[in-house]
Amino acid sequence: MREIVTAALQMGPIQKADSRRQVVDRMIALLDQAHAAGADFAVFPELTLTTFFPRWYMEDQAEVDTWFETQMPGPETQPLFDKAKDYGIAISFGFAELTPEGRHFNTSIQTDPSGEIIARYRKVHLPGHSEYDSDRDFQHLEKRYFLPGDLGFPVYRTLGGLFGMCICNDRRWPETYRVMGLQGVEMVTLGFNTPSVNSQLPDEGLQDRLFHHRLSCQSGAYQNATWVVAVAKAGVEDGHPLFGGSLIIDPNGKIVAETQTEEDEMIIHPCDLDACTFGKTTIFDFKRHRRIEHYGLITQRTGAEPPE
Ligand code: CDT
Repeated sequence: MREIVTAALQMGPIQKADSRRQVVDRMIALLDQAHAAGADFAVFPELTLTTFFPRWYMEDQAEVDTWFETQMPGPETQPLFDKAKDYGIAISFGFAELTPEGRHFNTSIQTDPSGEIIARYRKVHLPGHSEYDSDRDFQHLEKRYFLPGDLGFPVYRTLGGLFGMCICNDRRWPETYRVMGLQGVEMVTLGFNTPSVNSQLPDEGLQDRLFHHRLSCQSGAYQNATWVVAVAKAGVEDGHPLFGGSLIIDPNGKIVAETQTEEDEMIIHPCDLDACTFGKTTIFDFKRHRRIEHYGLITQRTGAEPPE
């Protein structure tokens, strides 16, 4: 048994006016709960430190840059790293990264229990658009503010197992999980900010949106025999609702824990990484069963091209 007691630490809404310090205080309060419950590993959402700013159209790059971190840890986030180190809890969270060369990414990092950053992931699948779209009820400008990630989907050894990350929209793409599955991943963590309403399809109900979220994460887990931990930033941010539904999913694709609110909320589960072995050595034993001679289109073609 390789049991990692894993806490998904959902965050409630963060308003435009909220400071990093206020957010970090809330993250530490959740980490206190995770420690009291015996957590080894705690996972926070995408862009944890700020409101989901890509819903706002900005033209002034100096204003855009105020939402980004140039240092990690920096002065405002250091107390979180210190607390995690005190508790011996590995953490993962997302933030907007501005590199020394001036590149902008939607990023997640993971630390080890001593508080060292041991892995970094930059979001590959950026949804939305890059120019103001007057046909939408609200904007989703990730393509304007971020570059596509340049690190692929790395899998790394920590906590006695094989871990990987993705971010929000990445969870809807089977390629995301499979590239990590092909590196033997045993736990995929991801944070998300998903609007409760579809800005281009207002009649789509919340239950349909939650269904697609669960379907994506559960199939990724099952088809790659891996744990998946998906963590929301939820609730109404500056008038715009984001759904909750943070999930811990076992390697059979079953949900073992799910949040019930759209507020700061912890769910926790003892995740046995050895539970991945059965799927990885039977129905999803890739080495025995995959037929890569038929998969060439996956990397040769981006968009669908129907036959003549
Ligand atoms: N943050 C993020 O990637 N959200 C997207 C919203 C898609 S609608 C443009 C998601 O896939 O949940």
